[in-house]
Amino acid sequence: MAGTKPSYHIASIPGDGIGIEVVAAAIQVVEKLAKHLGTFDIDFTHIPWGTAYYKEHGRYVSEDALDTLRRFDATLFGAVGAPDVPDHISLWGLLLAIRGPLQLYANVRPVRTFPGTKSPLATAANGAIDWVLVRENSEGEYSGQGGRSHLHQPWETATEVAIFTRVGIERIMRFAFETARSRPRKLLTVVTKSNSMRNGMVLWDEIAAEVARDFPDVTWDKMLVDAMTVRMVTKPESLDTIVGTNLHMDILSDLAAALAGSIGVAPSSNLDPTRKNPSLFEPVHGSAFDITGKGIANPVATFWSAAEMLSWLGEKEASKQLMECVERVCAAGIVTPDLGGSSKTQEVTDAVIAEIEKLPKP
Ligand code: GGG
Repeated sequence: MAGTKPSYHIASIPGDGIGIEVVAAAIQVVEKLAKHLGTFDIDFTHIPWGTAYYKEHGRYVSEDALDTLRRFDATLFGAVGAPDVPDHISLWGLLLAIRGPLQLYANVRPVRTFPGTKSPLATAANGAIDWVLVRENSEGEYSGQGGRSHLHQPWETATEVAIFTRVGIERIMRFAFETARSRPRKLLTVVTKSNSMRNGMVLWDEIAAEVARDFPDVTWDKMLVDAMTVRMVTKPESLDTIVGTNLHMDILSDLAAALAGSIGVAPSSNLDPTRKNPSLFEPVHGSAFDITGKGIANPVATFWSAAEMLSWLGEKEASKQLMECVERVCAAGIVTPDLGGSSKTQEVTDAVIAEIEKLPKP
């Protein structure tokens, strides 16, 4: 109906550790933004999946988890991981039980030096770090294939099989070329390890060359993952959009966030570009039990993830305004201890809310 405000229903899964604190902060901020602008409605439904749920129910998510999430427009996720549960149980129980089955195959991780953060690199002056890392998010080293045998023998054996499919590679490659094309520099670097990994990684190289033919306006090159770590440090200005496998980009995106200044501000989007399933947005950081409950978790990565969520839902102007508010707060030095400040999570949140209140009403 003409004139009807869009209304978004969001599943919120705070998960574990500081995930609970930063998601609560982001909900306050997004609700305030929606109320202040008045151009869209948004509501959050709390879903209690995580380690506490696991201890009570013996599983990290409910049996109908995928159908539950499909009832929402998007998911805002916090973090998973607890000191008293093996990491592979918690990660596969929660996050990986969603990403692959919902085919959220494109994990997008923008990285840039943010107001209030400082790159440790002498090479990163003048905004040299402004990258988008695209992580294949549904297969590869995270396919879950493998096994253990010969238990307790000296020759105890474990296999971890990486699976790369033409469909999986081609769709992430197209997504990465499109992402590169949408950015001013139209520059893509494809990361593999096709010297030693002579099957799957060679297929990546071949498909990159095939897909590139459909994007003549995008300049692209290839890097081996080991050499890529050196280039990220020594020539950050030579990079823009970067695509690679699930594991390679998991590692490189942590490096990228640290090089830009802090993992505490790094966001990520787990997208189903076909939009058949709702996408999931989360900070790159984990549950950080060392600071859980101290009220000092940096909420900025989750604010930025929430802004990416708004943009994905179609609220591009609201997303931009939210980021401007967050940047003003960080530039004013209202930042948590990981960025060298002394503000608490709630103080940063309150400061962003105060900035939102100053925004002109549309
Ligand atoms: N908010 C992100 C999070 O909780 N990550 C936990 C983790 O260990 N992730 C590993 C991965 O994404 O591969």
